[in-house]
Amino acid sequence: MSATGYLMNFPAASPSNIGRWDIFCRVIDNFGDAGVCWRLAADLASRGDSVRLFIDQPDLLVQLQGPTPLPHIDICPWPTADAQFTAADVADVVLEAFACDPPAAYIEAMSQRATRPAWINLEYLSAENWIETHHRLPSPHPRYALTKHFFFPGFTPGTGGILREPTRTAEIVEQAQRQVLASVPNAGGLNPAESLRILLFCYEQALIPAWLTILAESTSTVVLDVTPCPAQAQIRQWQSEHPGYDQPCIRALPFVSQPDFDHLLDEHDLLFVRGEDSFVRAQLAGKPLIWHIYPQTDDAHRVKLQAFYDRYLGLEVLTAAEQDVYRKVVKAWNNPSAPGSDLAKLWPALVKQMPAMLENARQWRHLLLQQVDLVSQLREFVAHLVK
Ligand code: TRH
Repeated sequence: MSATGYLMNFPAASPSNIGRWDIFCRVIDNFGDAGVCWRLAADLASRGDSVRLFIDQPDLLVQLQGPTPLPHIDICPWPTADAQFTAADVADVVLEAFACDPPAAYIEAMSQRATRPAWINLEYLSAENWIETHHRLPSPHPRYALTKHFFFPGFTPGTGGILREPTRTAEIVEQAQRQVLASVPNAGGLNPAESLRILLFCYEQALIPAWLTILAESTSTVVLDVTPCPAQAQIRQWQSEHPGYDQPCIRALPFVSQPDFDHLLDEHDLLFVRGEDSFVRAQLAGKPLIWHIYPQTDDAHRVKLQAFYDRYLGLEVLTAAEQDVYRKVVKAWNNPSAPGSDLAKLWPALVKQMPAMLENARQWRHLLLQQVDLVSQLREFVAHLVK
């Protein structure tokens, strides 16, 4: 597609907002890169900004967005190697997700724009302390008179916050959850109040067979809803090998849109999530979560995992013994071969302390809802840069 093609698709900027945003997204794998960028684009658009989202796998967005296309968002395939750009093609704000590098021709066009665009590199979310000292740091371009700024999502006031639509307030969330609970169909004759409803979204997980056997032998009713992820195949295999068990009540879910995925989180009691976006949404659902963190080759993810649970459990809603159980289950889920990963021993204790874990999750969400959300912070930051 030529630059002219992009221009023709560009919605007019509204005077009451920052104007035009170009978001660049390359999909490394799975849904997280697209999921974060889509949520960001949708949030900006809901505030009246015009967004073009350049993405190398636009088909993923078809799955993530709901049935009604959002106004103010223009989805564009990643520019081809020979795509040309002029200064007029460049938006007021250029945001690259996870250091994905916009095309060289686009960067050159940025440098030719009379008013330089604000250039943001949206980084990965982390609860680690060093995020605060790196957030908003400038990085001058080696060749052009352009400065890129790092923007770090995080959980503390010195960070960029998390993606949370402005309408998601404590009152609205709690009211919506009450409605959801009232309307949950009585799955297979189960009383939702007496059963544990688990939502599972994970990577390849060696613990699945052992965990299913633990759930099967549980005295209380367990509903296990499994989203499209590697666990679905593992669970089918386990079911074929254990035909006699009527517990847990397992349902393999289809892939749903992002708004429906958020509803799923609201509907369940215990959330197994992964990556970055589902992890954040589980926190906003205010439910206990077991985070299957995206594994990194240098094991950096282990530090990141601990940093999060240190903050999350630092609220001290749970006793030291309860925290210990929680941490051990999370550790086992992320590293099944680690010492102390005996899920058969840990699981009953975890289920017993669910009420305290729910209270912890609610208090954590309350803190998140006090924080200025990422898009509000981003818009304020770029408004200052484009002056
Ligand atoms: O899919 P993820 O594992 O994504 C990633 C990527 O692997 C990425 O490379 C990595 O950098 C990042 O994690 C940390 O997990 P995540 O982030 O939770 O993204 C899943 C998205 O898919 C999220 O936006 C929710 C959405 N989703 C739906 O909309 N419907 C569904 O049915 C399911 C299962 C997910």
